[in-house]
Amino acid sequence: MIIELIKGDITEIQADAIVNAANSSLLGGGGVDGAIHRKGGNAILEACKEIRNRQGSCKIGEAVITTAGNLPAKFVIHTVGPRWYNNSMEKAPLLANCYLNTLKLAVENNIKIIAFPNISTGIYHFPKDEAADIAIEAVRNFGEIEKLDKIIFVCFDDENYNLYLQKIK
Ligand code: AR6
Repeated sequence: MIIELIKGDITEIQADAIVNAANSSLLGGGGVDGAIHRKGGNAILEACKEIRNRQGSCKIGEAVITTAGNLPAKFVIHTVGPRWYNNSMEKAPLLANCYLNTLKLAVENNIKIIAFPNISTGIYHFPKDEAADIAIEAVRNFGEIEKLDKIIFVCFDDENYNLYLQKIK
């Protein structure tokens, strides 16, 4: 299993699955969620609506899988990160759950290559340094890691990219 670091736009990544930092409604939003829905097209929103009809909203830390529509990836796994308020490090396990539940769903769907954005570190304001530690540790602690070929961390901004660069090497 390889861990790769890329600086760029996750919607351009040709992986088995890319991960979306969604919200509980699953109906889209700004940030990476907006980019994925915009470029992936309506098929993603329709699939999200079907999931909502079946199970209701997606709770923080949980994950659901849909088509990737027009994107180069095959699937999108949507997960809902915690929103940071003042000093809410108690939310760390919820952020770890995003990574763990996404990886679990990936294995269940025979996904070998998966790309993650830096969940919760944009509009949800989770501190980037702590979020990177949580993400890397969750991936390392995932019990079925050998079932995947590659995990790609896709960083959009320089700050996240430099943090991951330091922590991964
Ligand atoms: N590719 C990769 N990473 C990106 C891209 C992109 N195209 N665009 C932004 N990022 P955010 P959150 C990075 O705000 O903090 C939405 O409205 C960005 O630099 O997308 O989990 C949802 O609907 C940051 O590092 O997600 C929710 O309501 C990271 O992606 C809410 O935002 C996450 O930033 C979720 O907030």
